[in-house]
Amino acid sequence: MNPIQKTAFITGVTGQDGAYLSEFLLEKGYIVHGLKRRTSLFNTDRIDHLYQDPYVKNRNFILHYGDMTDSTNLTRLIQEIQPDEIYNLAAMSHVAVSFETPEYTGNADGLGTLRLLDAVRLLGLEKKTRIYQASTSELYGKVQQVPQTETTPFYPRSPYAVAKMYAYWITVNYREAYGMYACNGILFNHESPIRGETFVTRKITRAASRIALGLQDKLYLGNLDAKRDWGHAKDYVRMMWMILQAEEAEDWVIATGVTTPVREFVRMSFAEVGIEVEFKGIGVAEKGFVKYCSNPDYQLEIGKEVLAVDPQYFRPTEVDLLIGDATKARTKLGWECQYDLPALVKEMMQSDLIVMRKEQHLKESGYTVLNYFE
Ligand code: NDP
Ligand code: GDR
Repeated sequence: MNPIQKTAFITGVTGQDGAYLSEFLLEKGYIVHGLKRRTSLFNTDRIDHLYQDPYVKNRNFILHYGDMTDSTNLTRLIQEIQPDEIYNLAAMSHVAVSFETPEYTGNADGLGTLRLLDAVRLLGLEKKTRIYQASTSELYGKVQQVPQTETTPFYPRSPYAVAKMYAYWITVNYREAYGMYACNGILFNHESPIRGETFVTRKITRAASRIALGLQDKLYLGNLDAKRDWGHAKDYVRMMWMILQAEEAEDWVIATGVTTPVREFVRMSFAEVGIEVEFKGIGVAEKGFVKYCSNPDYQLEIGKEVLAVDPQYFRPTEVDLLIGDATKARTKLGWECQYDLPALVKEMMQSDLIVMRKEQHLKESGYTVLNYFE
């Protein structure tokens, strides 16, 4: 074994960021341990390719069952793994769902972070183990000042954001109280072809692909006016690693500095398949229609309604505007984004078109194709 080979422990390894980060760290020569939950169906689609062979396991990539709500499990795993770096990515990460599961979200996202930090302290690993906490631009919530930086005040607007605010401060507190190397990455929205299907970007790229191929009639969304600073998950996981390589433990904003309304993301996604969408009406009455379709393969009538607003997707309290300033990360750590929004949309659309063409093929062969609108 390489004597300087590092060991990382990733919670949330089965999620979007967990998958990209595992790939990134394995390429760097790390031994990667991941925490996965027991589920009644397989939940490792995003990381299955990291096993070289289903029978001969990748010895550098090891999965363990566990849960952020189970301290004894977390403490035992950290004791066994003795990680150099912990990336705490596990969370109930859906803002809208957190209004329905506020207590669980507080437990997993807030107290879960405390459980990890405390395990490291109780095991006497404070000087060995570096900890990355997945903080979020949702902490800024209600707009007070833009662009948002490391010093912008927080005003969380959901049970998710409040839980993440606890996690943010307990990370800072353990750093200050016990001299631990623990950092918050305050990451703005980041997306990819493997983004969860219920987040707005992936919901849009899936629907635009399905509508083009005649597999879905219409896309229903909530607030089209919300503005987000969207980056690519690959750029952001690289930064998670860079944060833990810095000399000093600090907190960092990671963002592109460009903000875009949800409506524009819709327009860009449809444009990728040659469909120009025209928006008419305001508020809940707003709709999107096909204005022009340059691809004769997609038999879409001009004037067809492809988008409507459904108030069920509105949130009790919304975050209207996020735009981050990552100057500190750029100047002190040399971080740069390799993707801009058009490149991200293109990649997501290309990937979803491939997925949906398979669905189309199944449908044409007489198999039932389920409709996922969420
Ligand atoms: P995902 O929702 O794709 O992944 C979340 C991961 O956490 C999954 O592996 C999930 O497991 C796991 N998980 C959820 N609850 C628990 C639990 N109780 N115990 C153990 N594991 C659990 O999120 P992302 O990859 O997009 O985000 C990673 C982290 O970064 C999250 O903490 C998120 O809140 C935060 N974040 C994300 C941003 C983004 O734009 N993507 C921006 C800023 C912060 P399973 O697969 O079984 O559901
Ligand atoms: P967000 O992402 O809440 O920013 O949290 P999401 O993609 O869910 O919403 C972005 C914006 O789009 C609006 N929206 C809709 N959202 C969803 N999911 N579905 C819809 O139909 C819809 N219509 C409009 C939302 O109201 C919102 O304004 C993500 C998560 O990854 C968090 O874990 C992370 O912390 C933050 O990004 C940064």
